[in-house]
Amino acid sequence: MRGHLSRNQGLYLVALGSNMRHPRHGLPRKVLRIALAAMEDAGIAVLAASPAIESLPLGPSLRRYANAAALVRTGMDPPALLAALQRIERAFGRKHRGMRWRARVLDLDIVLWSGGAWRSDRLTIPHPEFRNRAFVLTPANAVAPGWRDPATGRTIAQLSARLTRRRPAPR
Ligand code: A4P
Ligand code: MG
Repeated sequence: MRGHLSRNQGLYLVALGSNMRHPRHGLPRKVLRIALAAMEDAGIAVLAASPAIESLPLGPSLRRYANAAALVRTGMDPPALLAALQRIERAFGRKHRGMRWRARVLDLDIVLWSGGAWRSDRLTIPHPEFRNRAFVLTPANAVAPGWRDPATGRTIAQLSARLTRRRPAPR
């Protein structure tokens, strides 16, 4: 996919996660659906959204997650998109920023950008952990299987297969 895109077309792959119900919107799965609508309202065009999957928590949280991925288009540059996503997280009641990995109503991470890599104090693209996380790669594979990770040259489909395929039986 990367080869067909110029730097300023602004395609992004966004990972969505929730493991707490919202007092009004309800269960995590529903929170993710409403978060997609909130992204549209913020000027972020959702081109494709994966089904939500359920996953066990990575890290100390005890609650199961709903995770999804969205392919989006926006004129925002990466810092502007991060700020817009964080505004949406806050609108969903996300507090305690900085307390890593606690239960959260909504987490929105930027996984990939059509412009390639971005690195600053507050933002790293590609997301440093996405290659190791089935709860990111499985939904991502539903919306952007051919997108190549600029760091490894592997597509989402390849990264996902690598992570989820069973190990060969011992001989
Ligand atoms: N930041 C840097 N790069 C990015 C990026 N590419 N996208 C900075 C978004 N943010 C980025 O994030 C902390 C800071 O990361 C932000 O202020 C931003 O400047 P945060 O959302 O405030 O905190 P967090 O999400 O608790 O931390 P972090 O490190 O993003 O946690 P993770 O790695 O996202 O892990 N288990 C399952 N099954 N499913 C999940 O979705 N998620 C987490 C959170 C843990 N376990 C999970 C899941
Ligand atoms: Mg996050």
